[in-house]
Amino acid sequence: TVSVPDQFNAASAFLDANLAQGRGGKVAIYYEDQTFTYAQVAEMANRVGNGLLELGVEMEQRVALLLLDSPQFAASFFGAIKIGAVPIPMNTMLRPEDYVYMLNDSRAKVLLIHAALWPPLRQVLPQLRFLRHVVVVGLEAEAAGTTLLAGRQRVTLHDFESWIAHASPSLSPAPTSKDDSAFWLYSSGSTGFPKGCVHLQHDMTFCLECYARPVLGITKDDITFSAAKLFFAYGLGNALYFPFGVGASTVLYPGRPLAEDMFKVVERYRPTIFYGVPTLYANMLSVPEAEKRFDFSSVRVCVSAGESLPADILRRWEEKFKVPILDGIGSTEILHIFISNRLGDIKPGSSGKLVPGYEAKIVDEDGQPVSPGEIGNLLIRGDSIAAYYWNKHEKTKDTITGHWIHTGDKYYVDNEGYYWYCGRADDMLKVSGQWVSPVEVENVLIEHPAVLEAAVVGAYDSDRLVKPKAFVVLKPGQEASESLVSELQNFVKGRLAPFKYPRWVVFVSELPKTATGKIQRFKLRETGET
Ligand code: 3SK
Repeated sequence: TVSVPDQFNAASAFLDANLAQGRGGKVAIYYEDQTFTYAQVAEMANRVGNGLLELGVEMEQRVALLLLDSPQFAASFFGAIKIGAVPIPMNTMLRPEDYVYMLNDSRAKVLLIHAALWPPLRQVLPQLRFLRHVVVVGLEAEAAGTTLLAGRQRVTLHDFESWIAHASPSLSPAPTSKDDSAFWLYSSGSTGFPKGCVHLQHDMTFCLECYARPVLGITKDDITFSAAKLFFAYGLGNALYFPFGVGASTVLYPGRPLAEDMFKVVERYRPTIFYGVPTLYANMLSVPEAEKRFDFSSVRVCVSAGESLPADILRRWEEKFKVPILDGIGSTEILHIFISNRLGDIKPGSSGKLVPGYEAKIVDEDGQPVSPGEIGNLLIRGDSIAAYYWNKHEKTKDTITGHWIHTGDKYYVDNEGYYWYCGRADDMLKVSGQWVSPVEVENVLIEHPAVLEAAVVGAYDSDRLVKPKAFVVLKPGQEASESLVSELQNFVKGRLAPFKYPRWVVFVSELPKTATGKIQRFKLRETGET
């Protein structure tokens, strides 16, 4: 078991503890051409905390973060936690209407945002009912102090740099308990709005002690680099609280994780732990002669999560780059990885074995345990599970029962204790490590003037990775054609995050439906590979 004192502040434990342990002068963050020591990050976090207090933020109040991977992200996340406020890192790739939902649902009064992400958000300000202050990293000097209208209230703009420059560099941690809210992460579902997973002060410690230390063997001598961004539960552990929890260094990269660039980042900063998702590993394998052109030798272990890593990608990767990939499965609700392969114990194609500290059961539709080798619904128990979904009492009760959480994943465990992923219990798809709701893509497709009906399912690409595939019924008089396929794909790309677009579009005369008119997606899945 992992013991955490009753009075516990995660910012003190993960950031300030490094100063107390004599690591103030050590590089905490490599960022572009700059390095930031633990003392510098801790000071920036203190200034953010004080800045938030000056804006009237109190304990338990939410602070929204729409930040690229950067020192400002680290300082804002821990600065908010240090005063007992609750940061909410938000996915930087969403649509303005998604932010309207999250900002109103969370009632955050303050939003910290990078300048590049501000213009689309500015457009939806009139719909924001609770926001009062926007602190922009990289705001043009003359815009600071401007007030704009949001809902019926005024919102004041601040420039991050001058805001923190005016705030005190010293701050005592708020007297939070280990069971206070520390941060939220929004998790998407197949229908309806995203759900705010309320994570507590002790959750990150549990993931560090159960997964990162024993499974990755992370120590202060490591340098981490995560292609998965900090706003994901996966990236947040990978590149922030795991390295900070042991006094290691992290490389923060604000750009898009494109395959070739990942090699360049690795060559430049020489990380020892690299975290990616299967689609990225497949793309990196396709970079011509990467093993000859780039030096990947600093990396001692690669990690994959987000979706199941096909055995073939793992084998090809190990052959080319001579370094293992540890595949594992985690969830936003459980915060990080709870089943994983181990160094020296990898079963290609499986998610690995249970991470000690977590318990698992695989049950049938009546909740009865199934035998090894039989597929069932995976439930997990462990002390990093979110306390509840904010404002979603029924959904919380459906998902978390007592100590156990329903992961929504179908699994079987073999006789040796390896877990094998068999798909989702609902229709959700994991594409490039991110959730895609088929309903969301269908709703966009049917907005196109040529489309009568649409159904979206997951299909395997040539790397055996799941991508969205659309079945489309056209309106009378509309002609199926290759150019219409591209038009529909671009139509989706223009309205949703681009990774959600259907890689294949199949025109059909009708969709399979139940007697009550529900689309039977499982029948479309059965139509096989593309
Ligand atoms: O998707 C995953 O496998 C995952 C892993 C770690 C943390 C969070 C998630 C969603």
